Order: sequence, then C-alpha cells, then structure tokens
Amino acid sequence: MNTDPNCIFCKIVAGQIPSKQVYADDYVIVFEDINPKAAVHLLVVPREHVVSLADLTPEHDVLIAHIMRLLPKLAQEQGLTTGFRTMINTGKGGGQEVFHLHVHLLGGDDLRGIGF
Ligand code: D5M
Repeated sequence: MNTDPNCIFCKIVAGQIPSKQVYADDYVIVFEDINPKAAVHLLVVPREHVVSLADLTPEHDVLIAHIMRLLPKLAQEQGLTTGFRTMINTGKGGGQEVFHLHVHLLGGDDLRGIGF
C-alpha cells in the first residue's frame, strides 16, 4: 500500500499523530476535522496515500465505492437525520490543503444556503 512518510494524514493513519477517530476499517479511517465547519464535521481518509481525486486509477474503484456506501451510514450513526453534506476539495485551486484524498462529511446544522 502506498504511503508518504511526510503526509500528515498518513501519520494519523499510522497512529503517529493523535486524532478523534470515530470509525476505521480495512480501507479508511474516519476522524473529526480539527477545524469544524458544522456541528458534525468528519474526514473520511483512505489508509492508502492517494494525493487527490485527480490521482485515482481503476485500481481504486473498490475503495471509492466503499467510501460512497459508507458515507450515508456514518451520517446515520452521527444522527444526521435531515441530511448531510459531502465535499472533496481537489488541488490548490479547489481549496485542497492536505494532499491526501479525503471526503468531508458535514451536518448537524441546517446547511441550506450555506456555502463553504
Ligand atoms: O481540508 C483539510 C482539512 O483537514 C481541514 O478542514 C483541516 C483538517 N485537518 C488538518 N490537519 C488535521 C488534523 N491533524 N486532524 C484533523 N483534521 C485536520 P482540505 O479539503 O484539504 O482543504
């Protein structure tokens, strides 16, 4: 599995940096965003180091399907009964700050009309 020793999310995956983890399986770990933009703000992070959405290959198809199916389950577990928001920032121009692919899962507030 590809990892980057200089990547902060790889360090969190490896347990070298603490996080408020809420879920983990063979594909991903999920932890609270350090700078939450909503009452619930989780990051779904592949264990494998993939830089961004633009770096996915067919080898990642199972991983991506897994993440998409996991997101509504996490939302349900977090009590986000009225809905939730998912967000992926890609590249500097897309607002990506951590260059290890991750999906933001936000909710718990009424996000209608709120852009990030
Ligand atoms: O979002 C990167 C997100 O990662 C941003 O919302 C802050 C969060 N972040 C950065 N470092 C940490 C640690 N150590 N724990 C938890 N959350 C963290 P982006 O989509 O790249 O702009």
